[in-house]
Amino acid sequence: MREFSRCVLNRRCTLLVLVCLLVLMFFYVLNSDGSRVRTASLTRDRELTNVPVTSARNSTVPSARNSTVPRVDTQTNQLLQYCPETPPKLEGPLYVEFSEPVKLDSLLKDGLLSLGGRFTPSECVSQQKVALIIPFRDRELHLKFWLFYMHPILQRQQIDYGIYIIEQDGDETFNRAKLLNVGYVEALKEYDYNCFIFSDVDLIPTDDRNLYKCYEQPRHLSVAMDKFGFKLPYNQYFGGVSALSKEQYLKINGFPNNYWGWGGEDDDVFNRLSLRGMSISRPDHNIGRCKMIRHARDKMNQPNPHRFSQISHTQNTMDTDGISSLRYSVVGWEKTRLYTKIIVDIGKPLSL
Ligand SMILES: [Mn+2]
Repeated sequence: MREFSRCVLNRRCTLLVLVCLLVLMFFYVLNSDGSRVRTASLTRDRELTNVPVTSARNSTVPSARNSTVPRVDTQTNQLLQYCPETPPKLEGPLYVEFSEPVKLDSLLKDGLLSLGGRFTPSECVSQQKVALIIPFRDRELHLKFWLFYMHPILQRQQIDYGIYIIEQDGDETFNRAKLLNVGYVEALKEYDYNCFIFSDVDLIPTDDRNLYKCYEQPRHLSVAMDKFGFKLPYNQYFGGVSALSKEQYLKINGFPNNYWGWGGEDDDVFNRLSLRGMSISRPDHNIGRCKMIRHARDKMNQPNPHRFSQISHTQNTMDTDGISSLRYSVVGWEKTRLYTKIIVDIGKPLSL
C-alpha cells in the first residue's frame, strides 16, 4: 500500500515537473520575439561588445553604452520598455521658416520640459542620454528659432535630452571648438550623458527622421544644407551638426582648443576621427536636409588665418591639445525650462 502511494506521488511529481517545463518553454518562446525589455537589453549588450569600432558605416546600432535601466511608471505602476529604434510619432519633412518671429510659450504649455531644458519621454525609456551643446555669442534671435523648432522634434524622437548653450564671455575672437569642449565637461557635471550633439545655433533640420542621437560611428547630421545647395561642400565636411558618443569623443581627446576665428576646427575633428580609425556615419541626403538662418559674418569671428597650417598638423597636436588640456572659468549661468546657459571665459589666442 505504501509502495503504491509512493508510486502515485512520483507520477504526480513527474507530471508537475513536465507542466513546469512546458510553462517555461512557453515563456521562452514568447520572449524570443525581442519585444521584452530583458531580451532587448541583452541583445544590445551583445551587439556592443562584439562590433569592432571601425566596421559598418551608417549602422543604426547605438554606440553609447546604455546605462539606463528599465524603470517603473509611477502612475500606472507598469515596467516601461525601451523606446523603439524608430520613434512612432515622427512626421517626416517639416515646415521651417525664419521670416516671422516665433513665440516660445507654446513649448512650456504641456509641462514636459523641466529646468535646464531637460526632457525625458514618459512612455518609454530612452536608449541614450543626449546633451545638445551649442556654442553661442550674441545670437538671441537665432536661439529663439532653434529652441522653437528643436524641442518638439527632439520630443517626437523620444530622446532623453538636455540643452546647453555655451556663451563665450567678452569680445575676444570666437572659438567654437573650445566652447564645445566646455559644453561636454559642464553637461557631464549634471547628468550621466552618453551622447553629445554639437550644433550651430542657426541650423534646423527640416526632417525629423534625422535622429539626434549617437551611432556606432561618429555621425554628421547636417549633410544637405540649403546654404550649400543641399549637398556636402566636400566629402570630409564635418561642420554644422555632429553627434559623438562619450567613447568616440574621448578617443580623439575631444576637440582642439586653439582654433580662434572662423573655420578649420571641424576639419581638425574629422582628422582626429580618421586618425583614430573611425569613419563618418551620415543620414540619407533627403532626410539630412537642413536650413540655415541667413546672417552676416559675426564681429570677432574672421576666418582663422592659421587654419590650413593647423589642419595639416592634427596628428602631432591632437594628443596634447584637447579635452586633456582644456582650461576655462565659468563666469555666470542661467537656467530656464528651455535651456541651461553657461557663460565662460575661455581666454584669448596665444600670440604666435
Ligand atoms: Mn552660420
